[in-house]
Amino acid sequence: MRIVALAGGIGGARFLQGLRAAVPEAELTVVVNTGDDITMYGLRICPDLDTVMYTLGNGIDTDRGWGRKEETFVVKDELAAYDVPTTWFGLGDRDLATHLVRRTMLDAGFPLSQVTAALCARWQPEATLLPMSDDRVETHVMVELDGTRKAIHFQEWWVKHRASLPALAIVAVGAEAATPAPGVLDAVDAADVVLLPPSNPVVSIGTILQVKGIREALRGKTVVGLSPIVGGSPVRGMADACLDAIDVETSAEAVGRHYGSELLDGWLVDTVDAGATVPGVEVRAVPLLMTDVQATAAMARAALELAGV
Ligand code: FO1
Repeated sequence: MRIVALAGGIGGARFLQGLRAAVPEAELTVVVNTGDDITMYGLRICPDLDTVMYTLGNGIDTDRGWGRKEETFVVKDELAAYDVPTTWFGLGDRDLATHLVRRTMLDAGFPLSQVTAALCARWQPEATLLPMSDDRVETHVMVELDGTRKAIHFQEWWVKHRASLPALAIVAVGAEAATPAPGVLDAVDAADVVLLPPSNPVVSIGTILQVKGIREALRGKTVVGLSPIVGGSPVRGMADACLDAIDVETSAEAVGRHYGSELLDGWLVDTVDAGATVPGVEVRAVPLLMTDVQATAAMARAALELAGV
Protein backbone atom coordinates (compact mmCIF):
# COMPACT_ATOMS: atom_id res chain seq x y z
CA MET A 1 0.00 0.00 0.00
CA ARG A 2 1.34 3.47 -0.89
CA ILE A 3 0.49 6.22 1.56
CA VAL A 4 1.24 9.94 1.36
CA ALA A 5 0.87 12.09 4.47
CA LEU A 6 1.08 15.88 4.60
CA ALA A 7 2.65 16.78 7.94
CA GLY A 8 3.80 19.62 10.10
CA GLY A 9 5.69 19.25 13.34
CA ILE A 10 4.95 17.60 16.63
CA GLY A 11 1.37 16.35 16.15
CA GLY A 12 2.03 15.18 12.62
CA ALA A 13 5.24 13.40 13.59
CA ARG A 14 3.57 11.64 16.50
CA PHE A 15 0.78 10.43 14.22
CA LEU A 16 3.30 9.11 11.68
CA GLN A 17 4.89 6.96 14.39
CA GLY A 18 1.51 5.29 14.93
CA LEU A 19 0.87 5.01 11.20
CA ARG A 20 4.16 3.23 10.67
CA ALA A 21 3.38 0.86 13.57
CA ALA A 22 -0.07 0.17 12.10
CA VAL A 23 1.13 -0.62 8.58
CA PRO A 24 4.88 -1.30 8.70
CA GLU A 25 4.77 -2.82 5.22
CA ALA A 26 3.27 0.30 3.63
CA GLU A 27 5.37 2.58 1.44
CA LEU A 28 5.12 5.92 3.28
CA THR A 29 5.98 9.33 1.82
CA VAL A 30 5.71 12.37 4.07
CA VAL A 31 5.34 15.81 2.48
CA VAL A 32 6.53 18.18 5.19
CA ASN A 33 5.75 21.85 5.80
CA THR A 34 8.76 24.16 5.46
CA GLY A 35 6.95 27.42 6.22
CA ASP A 36 8.26 27.29 9.81
CA ASP A 37 11.85 27.29 8.56
CA ILE A 38 14.07 30.10 9.80
CA THR A 39 17.62 31.28 9.14
CA MET A 40 19.42 31.97 12.39
CA TYR A 41 23.16 32.52 12.93
CA GLY A 42 23.54 31.73 9.23
CA LEU A 43 22.00 28.28 9.74
CA ARG A 44 18.83 27.11 8.00
CA ILE A 45 16.63 25.53 10.66
CA CYS A 46 13.78 23.31 9.43
CA PRO A 47 11.70 22.53 12.54
CA ASP A 48 9.03 20.35 10.92
CA LEU A 49 11.42 18.34 8.75
CA ASP A 50 13.70 17.78 11.75
CA THR A 51 10.82 16.93 14.10
CA VAL A 52 9.50 14.28 11.68
CA MET A 53 13.02 12.96 10.99
CA TYR A 54 14.02 12.76 14.66
CA THR A 55 10.65 11.30 15.69
CA LEU A 56 10.62 8.53 13.08
CA GLY A 57 14.36 8.04 13.61
CA ASN A 58 13.87 7.71 17.39
CA GLY A 59 16.11 10.66 18.14
CA ILE A 60 13.37 13.01 19.33
CA ASP A 61 13.00 14.39 22.85
CA THR A 62 9.56 12.94 23.56
CA ASP A 63 8.73 15.40 26.34
CA ARG A 64 9.41 18.51 24.29
CA GLY A 65 8.24 16.92 21.06
CA TRP A 66 10.98 18.78 19.20
CA GLY A 67 14.78 18.63 19.20
CA ARG A 68 17.04 15.81 20.24
CA LYS A 69 16.78 13.56 23.25
CA GLU A 70 19.75 13.75 25.68
CA GLU A 71 20.21 17.29 24.38
CA THR A 72 22.39 19.95 25.98
CA PHE A 73 22.22 23.71 25.44
CA VAL A 74 25.79 24.86 26.12
CA VAL A 75 26.05 26.84 22.88
CA LYS A 76 22.65 28.44 23.56
CA ASP A 77 23.91 29.57 26.98
CA GLU A 78 27.12 30.88 25.47
CA LEU A 79 25.11 32.83 22.90
CA ALA A 80 23.01 34.25 25.72
CA ALA A 81 26.23 35.37 27.42
CA TYR A 82 26.85 37.45 24.30
CA ASP A 83 23.33 38.83 24.76
CA VAL A 84 22.25 37.81 21.26
CA PRO A 85 18.68 38.93 20.45
CA THR A 86 17.32 35.44 19.77
CA THR A 87 17.93 33.76 23.12
CA TRP A 88 14.23 32.81 23.02
CA PHE A 89 14.97 30.08 20.45
CA GLY A 90 16.33 26.89 21.97
CA LEU A 91 19.09 25.64 19.73
CA GLY A 92 20.44 22.39 21.13
CA ASP A 93 24.08 21.31 20.81
CA ARG A 94 23.26 17.99 19.13
CA ASP A 95 20.64 19.68 16.94
CA LEU A 96 23.28 22.16 15.79
CA ALA A 97 25.12 19.40 13.91
CA THR A 98 22.01 18.89 11.75
CA HIS A 99 21.89 22.58 10.90
CA LEU A 100 25.64 22.70 10.17
CA VAL A 101 25.34 19.77 7.74
CA ARG A 102 22.26 21.33 6.15
CA ARG A 103 23.94 24.73 5.79
CA THR A 104 27.05 23.16 4.26
CA MET A 105 25.03 21.17 1.69
CA LEU A 106 22.75 24.12 0.83
CA ASP A 107 25.83 26.32 0.32
CA ALA A 108 27.28 23.62 -1.96
CA GLY A 109 24.14 23.97 -4.09
CA PHE A 110 22.17 20.92 -3.00
CA PRO A 111 18.39 21.52 -2.88
CA LEU A 112 16.60 21.04 0.43
CA SER A 113 15.08 17.76 -0.81
CA GLN A 114 18.53 16.28 -1.36
CA VAL A 115 19.79 17.65 1.95
CA THR A 116 16.83 15.99 3.66
CA ALA A 117 17.59 12.67 1.96
CA ALA A 118 21.21 12.92 3.11
CA LEU A 119 20.21 13.63 6.72
CA CYS A 120 17.71 10.76 6.60
CA ALA A 121 20.48 8.38 5.56
CA ARG A 122 21.60 8.63 9.19
CA TRP A 123 18.17 8.65 10.84
CA GLN A 124 16.52 5.92 8.73
CA PRO A 125 12.93 7.15 9.31
CA GLU A 126 11.58 4.23 7.21
CA ALA A 127 9.63 6.77 5.17
CA THR A 128 10.53 9.12 2.37
CA LEU A 129 10.64 12.66 3.75
CA LEU A 130 10.07 15.38 1.17
CA PRO A 131 9.96 19.10 1.86
CA MET A 132 6.79 20.52 0.34
CA SER A 133 9.07 22.63 -1.88
CA ASP A 134 12.77 23.28 -2.46
CA ASP A 135 11.86 26.94 -2.83
CA ARG A 136 11.96 29.19 0.19
CA VAL A 137 8.60 29.70 1.88
CA GLU A 138 8.43 31.43 5.26
CA THR A 139 5.36 31.97 7.40
CA HIS A 140 5.16 35.45 8.82
CA VAL A 141 2.56 36.75 11.24
CA MET A 142 1.18 40.29 11.27
CA VAL A 143 0.85 41.51 14.85
CA GLU A 144 0.41 44.73 16.81
CA LEU A 145 3.64 45.23 18.78
CA ASP A 146 4.63 48.35 20.75
CA GLY A 147 1.78 50.22 19.18
CA THR A 148 2.74 49.44 15.59
CA ARG A 149 1.74 46.75 13.15
CA LYS A 150 4.60 44.56 12.07
CA ALA A 151 5.19 41.19 10.44
CA ILE A 152 7.29 38.84 12.54
CA HIS A 153 8.62 35.40 11.69
CA PHE A 154 6.32 32.55 12.69
CA GLN A 155 8.97 31.21 15.10
CA GLU A 156 9.13 34.53 16.93
CA TRP A 157 5.35 34.60 17.25
CA TRP A 158 5.12 30.90 18.20
CA VAL A 159 8.13 30.55 20.52
CA LYS A 160 8.97 34.01 21.86
CA HIS A 161 5.38 35.20 22.19
CA ARG A 162 3.73 31.77 22.57
CA ALA A 163 1.19 32.91 19.94
CA SER A 164 -0.22 35.25 22.60
CA LEU A 165 -0.27 38.26 20.25
CA PRO A 166 -3.43 38.15 18.13
CA ALA A 167 -2.45 37.25 14.59
CA LEU A 168 -3.90 39.95 12.34
CA ALA A 169 -2.78 37.93 9.32
CA ILE A 170 -0.71 34.82 8.69
CA VAL A 171 1.14 34.86 5.37
CA ALA A 172 3.22 32.08 3.81
CA VAL A 173 5.70 34.38 2.10
CA GLY A 174 6.89 32.85 -1.17
CA ALA A 175 4.19 30.16 -1.36
CA GLU A 176 2.66 31.65 -4.49
CA ALA A 177 5.94 31.22 -6.37
CA ALA A 178 6.96 27.90 -4.84
CA THR A 179 6.78 24.64 -6.77
CA PRO A 180 6.47 21.17 -5.22
CA ALA A 181 9.78 19.47 -4.45
CA PRO A 182 10.84 16.70 -6.81
CA GLY A 183 8.85 13.56 -6.08
CA VAL A 184 5.95 15.23 -4.30
CA LEU A 185 3.43 15.17 -7.16
CA ASP A 186 4.56 11.70 -8.30
CA ALA A 187 4.08 10.35 -4.77
CA VAL A 188 0.59 11.85 -4.54
CA ASP A 189 -0.29 10.51 -7.97
CA ALA A 190 0.84 6.99 -7.06
CA ALA A 191 -0.75 7.01 -3.60
CA ASP A 192 -3.56 4.65 -2.66
CA VAL A 193 -4.53 7.13 0.06
CA VAL A 194 -3.49 10.59 1.25
CA LEU A 195 -3.70 11.30 4.98
CA LEU A 196 -3.89 14.67 6.73
CA PRO A 197 -2.50 13.98 10.23
CA PRO A 198 -3.62 16.11 13.21
CA SER A 199 -1.16 18.88 12.35
CA ASN A 200 -1.90 22.57 12.50
CA PRO A 201 -4.55 23.10 9.79
CA VAL A 202 -3.40 26.68 9.10
CA VAL A 203 0.39 26.94 9.34
CA SER A 204 1.23 23.30 8.56
CA ILE A 205 -1.36 21.57 6.35
CA GLY A 206 -2.66 24.92 5.10
CA THR A 207 0.81 26.06 4.06
CA ILE A 208 1.54 22.82 2.19
CA LEU A 209 -1.74 23.21 0.28
CA GLN A 210 -0.67 26.68 -0.88
CA VAL A 211 2.26 25.27 -2.87
CA LYS A 212 1.18 25.40 -6.50
CA GLY A 213 -0.12 22.09 -7.76
CA ILE A 214 -0.41 20.20 -4.48
CA ARG A 215 -4.09 20.92 -3.75
CA GLU A 216 -4.91 20.19 -7.39
CA ALA A 217 -2.97 16.90 -7.24
CA LEU A 218 -5.12 15.79 -4.30
CA ARG A 219 -8.31 16.09 -6.34
CA GLY A 220 -9.32 12.62 -7.48
CA LYS A 221 -7.32 11.03 -4.64
CA THR A 222 -8.86 9.46 -1.54
CA VAL A 223 -8.04 11.92 1.25
CA VAL A 224 -8.78 11.29 4.93
CA GLY A 225 -7.96 13.77 7.67
CA LEU A 226 -7.79 13.56 11.45
CA SER A 227 -8.95 16.46 13.56
CA PRO A 228 -6.24 18.27 15.56
CA ILE A 229 -9.01 19.77 17.69
CA VAL A 230 -10.67 17.65 20.37
CA GLY A 231 -13.55 18.96 22.45
CA GLY A 232 -13.04 22.52 21.25
CA SER A 233 -9.32 22.84 21.94
CA PRO A 234 -6.08 21.80 20.27
CA VAL A 235 -4.63 18.52 21.50
CA ARG A 236 -1.20 20.20 21.45
CA GLY A 237 0.24 23.49 20.38
CA MET A 238 -1.76 26.62 19.74
CA ALA A 239 -3.74 25.87 16.58
CA ASP A 240 -6.61 27.84 18.08
CA ALA A 241 -4.57 31.05 17.78
CA CYS A 242 -4.05 30.24 14.09
CA LEU A 243 -7.69 29.33 13.49
CA ASP A 244 -8.78 32.61 15.09
CA ALA A 245 -6.60 34.42 12.55
CA ILE A 246 -8.62 32.95 9.68
CA ASP A 247 -11.98 33.20 11.49
CA VAL A 248 -12.46 29.46 11.77
CA GLU A 249 -14.01 28.26 15.00
CA THR A 250 -11.79 25.97 17.07
CA SER A 251 -13.83 22.79 16.68
CA ALA A 252 -13.43 19.46 14.92
CA GLU A 253 -16.48 20.23 12.81
CA ALA A 254 -15.29 23.70 11.78
CA VAL A 255 -11.83 22.47 10.78
CA GLY A 256 -13.39 19.65 8.74
CA ARG A 257 -15.64 22.18 7.00
CA HIS A 258 -12.64 24.47 6.52
CA TYR A 259 -10.84 21.66 4.65
CA GLY A 260 -14.15 20.93 2.88
CA SER A 261 -15.44 18.20 0.61
CA GLU A 262 -13.30 19.45 -2.27
CA LEU A 263 -10.32 18.12 -0.33
CA LEU A 264 -11.68 15.53 2.11
CA ASP A 265 -13.42 12.21 1.54
CA GLY A 266 -13.29 11.27 5.22
CA TRP A 267 -12.81 13.14 8.50
CA LEU A 268 -12.00 11.49 11.84
CA VAL A 269 -13.15 13.32 14.95
CA ASP A 270 -12.76 12.30 18.57
CA THR A 271 -15.63 10.55 20.32
CA VAL A 272 -16.33 13.72 22.31
CA ASP A 273 -17.07 15.42 18.98
CA ALA A 274 -19.33 12.66 17.69
CA GLY A 275 -22.21 14.18 15.78
CA ALA A 276 -19.97 16.61 13.92
CA THR A 277 -21.01 16.85 10.28
CA VAL A 278 -19.13 18.02 7.21
CA PRO A 279 -21.29 18.29 4.07
CA GLY A 280 -20.11 15.81 1.43
CA VAL A 281 -17.60 14.18 3.78
CA GLU A 282 -17.94 10.93 5.73
CA VAL A 283 -17.29 11.70 9.40
CA ARG A 284 -16.42 9.04 11.96
CA ALA A 285 -15.80 9.40 15.69
CA VAL A 286 -12.93 7.44 17.24
CA PRO A 287 -10.55 8.16 20.17
CA LEU A 288 -8.03 10.71 18.85
CA LEU A 289 -5.72 11.21 21.83
CA MET A 290 -2.21 10.04 20.86
CA THR A 291 -1.41 8.82 24.37
CA ASP A 292 1.03 6.18 23.10
CA VAL A 293 2.03 4.47 19.86
CA GLN A 294 -0.67 1.82 20.21
CA ALA A 295 -3.43 4.43 20.57
CA THR A 296 -2.01 6.34 17.61
CA ALA A 297 -1.77 3.14 15.56
CA ALA A 298 -5.47 2.55 16.23
CA MET A 299 -6.21 6.05 14.91
CA ALA A 300 -4.16 5.33 11.81
CA ARG A 301 -6.01 2.07 11.23
CA ALA A 302 -9.33 3.89 11.62
CA ALA A 303 -8.23 6.47 9.04
CA LEU A 304 -7.20 3.76 6.56
CA GLU A 305 -10.47 1.91 7.17
CA LEU A 306 -12.44 5.10 6.54
CA ALA A 307 -10.43 5.52 3.34
CA GLY A 308 -11.47 2.01 2.35
CA VAL A 309 -7.87 0.82 1.87
N1 FO1 B 1 9.72 25.22 20.20
C1 FO1 B 1 9.64 25.91 21.37
O1 FO1 B 1 8.55 26.03 21.95
N2 FO1 B 1 10.75 26.50 21.92
C2 FO1 B 1 11.97 26.44 21.34
O2 FO1 B 1 12.94 27.00 21.86
C3 FO1 B 1 12.09 25.68 20.12
C4 FO1 B 1 13.32 25.53 19.48
C5 FO1 B 1 13.39 24.69 18.36
C6 FO1 B 1 14.62 24.41 17.74
C7 FO1 B 1 14.69 23.57 16.65
C8 FO1 B 1 13.54 22.98 16.16
O3 FO1 B 1 13.61 22.13 15.11
C9 FO1 B 1 12.29 23.24 16.74
C10 FO1 B 1 12.22 24.10 17.84
N3 FO1 B 1 11.00 24.36 18.47
C11 FO1 B 1 10.92 25.09 19.60
C12 FO1 B 1 9.76 23.81 17.92
C13 FO1 B 1 9.24 24.65 16.77
O4 FO1 B 1 9.21 26.00 17.06
C14 FO1 B 1 7.82 24.18 16.44
O5 FO1 B 1 7.72 22.83 16.72
C15 FO1 B 1 7.44 24.24 15.00
O6 FO1 B 1 7.98 25.26 14.30
C16 FO1 B 1 5.92 24.27 14.97
O7 FO1 B 1 5.48 23.07 14.46
